[in-house]
Amino acid sequence: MLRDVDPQIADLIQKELARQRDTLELIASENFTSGAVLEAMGSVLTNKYAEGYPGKRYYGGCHVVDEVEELARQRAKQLFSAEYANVQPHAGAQANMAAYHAVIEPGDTVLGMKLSEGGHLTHGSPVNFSGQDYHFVAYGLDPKTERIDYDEVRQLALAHHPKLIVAGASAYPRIIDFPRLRAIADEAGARLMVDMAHIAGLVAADAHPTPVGYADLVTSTTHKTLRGPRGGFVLSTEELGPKVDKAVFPGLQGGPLEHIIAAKAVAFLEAMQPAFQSYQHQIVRNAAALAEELLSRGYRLVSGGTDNHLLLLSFVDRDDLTGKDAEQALEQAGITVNKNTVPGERRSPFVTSGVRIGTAAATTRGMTEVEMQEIGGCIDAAIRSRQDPQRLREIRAAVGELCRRFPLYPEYAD
Ligand code: DSN
Repeated sequence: MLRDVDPQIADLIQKELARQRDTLELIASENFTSGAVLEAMGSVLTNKYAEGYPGKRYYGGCHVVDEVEELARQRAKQLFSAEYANVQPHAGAQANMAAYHAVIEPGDTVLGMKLSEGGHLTHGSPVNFSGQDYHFVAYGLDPKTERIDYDEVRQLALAHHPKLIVAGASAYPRIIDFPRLRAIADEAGARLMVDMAHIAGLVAADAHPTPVGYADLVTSTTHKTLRGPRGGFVLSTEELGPKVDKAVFPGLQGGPLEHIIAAKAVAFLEAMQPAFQSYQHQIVRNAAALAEELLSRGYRLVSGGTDNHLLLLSFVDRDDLTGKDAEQALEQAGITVNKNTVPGERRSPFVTSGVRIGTAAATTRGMTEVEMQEIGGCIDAAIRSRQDPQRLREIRAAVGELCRRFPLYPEYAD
């Protein structure tokens, strides 16, 4: 139907499918959803207005979407052993905003991880609402270990008396110590919020310790390691649940996207299956294998390696190579990554001295440690040959061949 009505958009979707199939996706925050998730997203549920919550809506005709949303809430709670779930946030930023609105007031002091050392825009960046509406104090990494400096978090918490400590990261390759952060929050009389967007899939499969039970509020997206539709959700204690609900609607959003909520429910169900557990553990093994391959080829990794789904190549010691150079060379070789700031950064965020690499999407295609060795070789070759277009074309061909060995969405036509 789409092709008849709008051939231009139909062509662009087909082009994007071809791009996803023929290139190697190593952006740490991306993944490929199942066909079942895509089907729920593209359903008639998009037609329904349902402001409010199941059983308490401001529109008639909500009995079906009530069941959809209730299933999504129950599955989110079951998957993460949480007391309360709100599945309406349109994205991670809205989930974080709702969590803030539930427990703090404008001007309150909050501790959050520095964006330049792995934190997220919504954890207090001055160009984001979080840094503008609240008084964020930033903690960072220990310069020697390049791991979270928990002693610094404690000192800052005791010195600044924050109402809230925010943990979680978008570029941090190590396990986060939630019990330790809880102890610091208790000592400082603060609440603890964990944004687990990057590691939600790992947490669901016990491939990373859970923040649930330690944090008062846990926020997340559904589309990264969790492999669901693009969207967000908030988990909380029973006590904070009604405050979160009020913050999401009517506080921040209008009508919930019930088609996306249905797709979240599908993703939560998929994440309860044994195959998902194996998948998440394979993501971690793949990241470790890729890290090992790159280390053996002389690259420097932030913190020396990885415990999760991502690694950060650091070029801070090199004058001849930037994150931007590496990202561009890799793109020409058919490998998609993003440049990223790294500890000790001395370049602008548009240039950077690092590259962030994640293994969730490649693992969805079925790739394992063997392919990670091959990919490490391609990454190294592309970076070394960044000024050699002919060699980059040869690497591109090898990457294309690798991708064809692991077909993506074979059920969809070319
Ligand atoms: N943009 C996401 C990421 O790449 O980590 C975070 O919002």
